[in-house]
Amino acid sequence: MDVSTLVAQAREGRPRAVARLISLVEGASPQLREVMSTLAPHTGNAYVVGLTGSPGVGKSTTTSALVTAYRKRGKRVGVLAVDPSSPFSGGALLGDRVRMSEHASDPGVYIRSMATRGHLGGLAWAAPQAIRVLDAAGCEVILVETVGVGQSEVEIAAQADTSVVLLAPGMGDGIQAAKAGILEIGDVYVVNKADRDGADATARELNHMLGLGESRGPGDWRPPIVKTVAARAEGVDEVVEALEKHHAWMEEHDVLTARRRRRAAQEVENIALTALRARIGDLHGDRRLDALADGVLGGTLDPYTAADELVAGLTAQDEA
Ligand SMILES: Nc1nc2c(ncn2[C@@H]2O[C@H](COP(=O)(O)OP(=O)(O)OP(=O)(O)O)[C@@H](O)[C@H]2O)c(=O)[nH]1
Ligand SMILES: [Mg+2]
Repeated sequence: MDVSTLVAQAREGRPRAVARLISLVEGASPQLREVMSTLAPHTGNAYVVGLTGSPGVGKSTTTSALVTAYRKRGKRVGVLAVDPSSPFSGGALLGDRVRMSEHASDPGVYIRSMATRGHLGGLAWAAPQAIRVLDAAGCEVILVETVGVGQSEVEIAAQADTSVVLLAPGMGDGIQAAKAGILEIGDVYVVNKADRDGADATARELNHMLGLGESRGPGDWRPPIVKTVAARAEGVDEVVEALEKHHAWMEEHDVLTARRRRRAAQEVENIALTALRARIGDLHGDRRLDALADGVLGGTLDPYTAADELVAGLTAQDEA
């Protein structure tokens, strides 16, 4: 099937067309360029929310409850569960399918899991393009859950309009939070499993830590801390409220456009670097690279000038 037909069908909200398009992204298909250029005019409307937090903290349960809350508000919702540690789609996310199953028959919800390990550029490269597919397919809110911890949390935060960081009592999260740098990335904090002992203490500790580095002015955003029992959908409306407030605050302060511009710039840079790296890789054993190396060896060229010539040669090649 040709790309423009697929895109037209995805825009009608046909799940199989959306699935095909995301598979093309995930598989770094040769048709990807055409997919992206066909999608481009239909993007830029979705509000992207990233959810991060330690394994088992309740991200999927919260995501599912958020889907319900947004559906009640009449929004079309996309869910992207990203697993940067796995090269296999679905595997680690089987449990999520169970947690999301109540939405399976809702045509206003699109759920997709995605594995990014082993892909050129990994998470940073594949996720924004999958988000773009969901955006063009008419999802007004896109919830991106990242499985796993560490660098991926920071990466996904860079791709969301609003980042939600989840914690739970008794997981030693307070200390971990500081370590992983998630105190810098949260726009909204959720202390989930508030039905367990220690939720208040976790919220207090978090509040204290957020206050420590504080140098906020009067109009600045102060990340709220919301307590939830996601398993019973308690506190989820408050999370939606906090998200709406953050969204409105970003629009008022021109933060939303600035964040999106930074994201787009990063994406262009990633794609350009990946392409350049691939081409330089192709040059191993190539005459031109050997000639430059000989120049450096013989002292007629310094390595910086040689590198400039290499890059210039690669780009000139494109224009020809
Ligand atoms: N007691 C309690 N349990 C909860 C709550 N929310 C989620 N759980 C349970 O915690 C477990 C993990 O929930 P998930 O939503 O899968 O957590 P996750 O963060 O998505 O986990 P990973 O994707 O594996 O990192 C499940 O057994 C949930 O039923 C809650 O508010 N209270
Ligand atoms: Mg999960």
